[in-house]
Amino acid sequence: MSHGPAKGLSRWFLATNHKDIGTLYLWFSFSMFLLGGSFAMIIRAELFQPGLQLIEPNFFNQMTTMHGLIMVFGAIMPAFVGLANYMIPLMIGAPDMALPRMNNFSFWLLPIAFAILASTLFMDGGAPNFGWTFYAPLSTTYAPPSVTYFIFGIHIMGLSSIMGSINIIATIMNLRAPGMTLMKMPLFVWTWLITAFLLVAVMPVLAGAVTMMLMDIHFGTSFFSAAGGGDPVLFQHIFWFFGHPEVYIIILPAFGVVSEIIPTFSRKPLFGYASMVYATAAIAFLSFIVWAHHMFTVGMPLVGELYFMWATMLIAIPTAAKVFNWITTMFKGSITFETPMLFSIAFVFLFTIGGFTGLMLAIAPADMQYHDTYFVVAHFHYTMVAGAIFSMSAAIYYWLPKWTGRMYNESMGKVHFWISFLGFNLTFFPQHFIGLAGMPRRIPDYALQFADFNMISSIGAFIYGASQLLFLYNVIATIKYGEKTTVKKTWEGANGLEWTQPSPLPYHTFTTPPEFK
Ligand code: CU1
Repeated sequence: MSHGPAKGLSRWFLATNHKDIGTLYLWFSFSMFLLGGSFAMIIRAELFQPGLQLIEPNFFNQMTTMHGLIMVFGAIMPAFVGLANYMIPLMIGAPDMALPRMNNFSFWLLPIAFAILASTLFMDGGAPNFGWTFYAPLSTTYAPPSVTYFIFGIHIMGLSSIMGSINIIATIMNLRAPGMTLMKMPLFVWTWLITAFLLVAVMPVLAGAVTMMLMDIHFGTSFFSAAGGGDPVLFQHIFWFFGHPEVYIIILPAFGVVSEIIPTFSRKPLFGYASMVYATAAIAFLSFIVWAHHMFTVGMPLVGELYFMWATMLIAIPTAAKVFNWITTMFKGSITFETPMLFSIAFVFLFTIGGFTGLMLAIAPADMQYHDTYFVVAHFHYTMVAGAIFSMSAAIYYWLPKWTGRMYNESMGKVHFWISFLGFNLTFFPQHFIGLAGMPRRIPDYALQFADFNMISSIGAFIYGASQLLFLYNVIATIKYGEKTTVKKTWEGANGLEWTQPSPLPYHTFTTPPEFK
């Protein structure tokens, strides 16, 4: 570009710079995190006691639906796309993303998609109330009229994700600095490369699912209606063919983040780099062939149940390899416990709990009991919150000094960590027990015997929610008043040694590839 950088609002609306677009993604996703979080607070407030206190059951269903949709598609996914935008070009020595204008378009579709989705709350009949998995025929037959806007919103969001992924693949494949071979790339780049392929593969499947819903609702088809010769279970097969890889789309970049942070604060190189790459690829491959473990109760043939049970259990092997590598990286390291490291260690510990409950759920006969209970809710919040969101918190503390040139308040960061850790476990650990005791998910009222654990769960949720405001304050305070960092000194390490984040290339000395000169 020959002219200077745009100023004011047009800097953001016309942004093509990967750092500006990364910043937009991160702030957008944080605002969605607060919105989806406030829905969670409403859910937990209603569940504080048995009986109906605060909201109508239909509005409760709208809250669970919108909470899930906004957290998955609005908060977690865009947060990691933001990290990808910011960090991948820096990590591979590229001048920018490969397709900067498409990058702008990818981002600006998102506020439109989520404005449409959020506006359904104010529409006649209210927002979608059929759960974030929008199973047909519930979502095609008994849905509020706003379902059409929901479909439109999903389409736009999917378009954004696909374009973002194409950009990430194009950048990594084409713009690596000379000498940056694939097996030298930082692991975060590797996890995103694999994630981007998952996204390109499954977002169109999601688009197909919502398009078939649209046809059933408005154009007289019967894809999912048994009365017209269709099959309601077909919807679940299509949805989960997207939905299972989707959970790895969320967690693989988190694995990448943790694989950057743990070596830094252990002062050792990552143990088993190549095995990490292969394990990530293996997890991605397996994620395509296990989808019906979400459907053990629909009445599949026994061979199907057994196949999906064993295939799902296979995922434990590469995942365990990763956990082994993280722990071995820390082993005999000179570890210090700054905020990013605390969040990363908590990630490894809590995500492993989520993995183990995942194994429990993978056992088809046992899943007959667990299905649609709070045990499932506890399981996937250990992977989504302690997995994805803890690693996002770690990433922001880790890279904030690099992004802003200013150091965050370490004590406040640690307070944020410990309050989050406490609040998170108070919220979700008891949900295992009430789930095993038979409390169904997605209900605004419950039997008296679940009251104590639900109250603990709600208190934990309010604590976790409040701790995010401290996080927000810390980030803003860092940007405005944080102590200026130098390239050399970011954290003071063990034994008073000064050190900085390892980087594949020295800061500010990127080699411009020949085609950009
Ligand atoms: Cu799954």
